[in-house]
Amino acid sequence: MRQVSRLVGIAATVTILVALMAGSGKGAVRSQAWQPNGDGHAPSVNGYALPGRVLGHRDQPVPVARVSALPVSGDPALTGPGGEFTLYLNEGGNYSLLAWQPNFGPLPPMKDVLVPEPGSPPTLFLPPAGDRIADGGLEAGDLSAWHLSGQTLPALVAGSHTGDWAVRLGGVTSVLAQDVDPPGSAAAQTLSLLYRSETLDPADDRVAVTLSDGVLTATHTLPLTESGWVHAWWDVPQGMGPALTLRVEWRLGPGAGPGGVVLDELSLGTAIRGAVPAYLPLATRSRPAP
Ligand SMILES: [Ca+2]
Repeated sequence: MRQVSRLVGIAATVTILVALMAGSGKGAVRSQAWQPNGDGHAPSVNGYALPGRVLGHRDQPVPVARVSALPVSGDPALTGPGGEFTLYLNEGGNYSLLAWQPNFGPLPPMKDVLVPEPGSPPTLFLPPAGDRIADGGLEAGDLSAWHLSGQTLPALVAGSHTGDWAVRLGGVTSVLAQDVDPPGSAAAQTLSLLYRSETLDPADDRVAVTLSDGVLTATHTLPLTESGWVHAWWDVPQGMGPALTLRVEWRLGPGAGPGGVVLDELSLGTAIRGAVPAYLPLATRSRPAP
């Protein structure tokens, strides 16, 4: 029996998609306006494409994370195997980006993302589920969860990586510390943070991140030569803990000018391994000849 397919007539709308790489819009894609259909309805058009990445607190790609923009302007996106995403937005403007994946903890929105994006594509770092650090995102509006000390006390500042607030350490000495409760499981733990250097003398100034259980101590020094937000993470040494004290200390170098460091998204939690792409063999099937 032979089937005959029928082509149903649809009022054709000629659409021309024009990709423009605007000088200030790296990766931006614009389209020419659609012509209305026969019923006068004009379909919506995604005028801009915003690429980015979602990584975990160990810098590993997070696939199948949901990424959306506020104000709503287009559909949410899902990340691919490499944590990459592309948000298609109807209009350019100033957006907040939200990323969510059920195996990770909540992340405040990344604010003031300009579209077209004049800088590098945004990267969001999801914190671990069951994050052990209290107010690691500095979003409580005060620093009551932290112990503050030094000649200049750490202070909340705007210009965060995500959310409304970050914390700045500066002056001659400035210390941010917290006693961290034991974890809920014996799984390996990872310490993670975002930092932005404001130092004028990166060779002399020093930021030391220390974890200690009272017996064992692990200290890491943050390189201050890079500009912009930098992600740093370290696996907690085996045998350390379970209760820990986290301490971040800023110390101005001798003869250096004024400077400081801004911190955000401090987290300590289970070191979830990222996904590894798997390539399955392609199986073909052929019908035997009659
Ligand atoms: Ca924050």
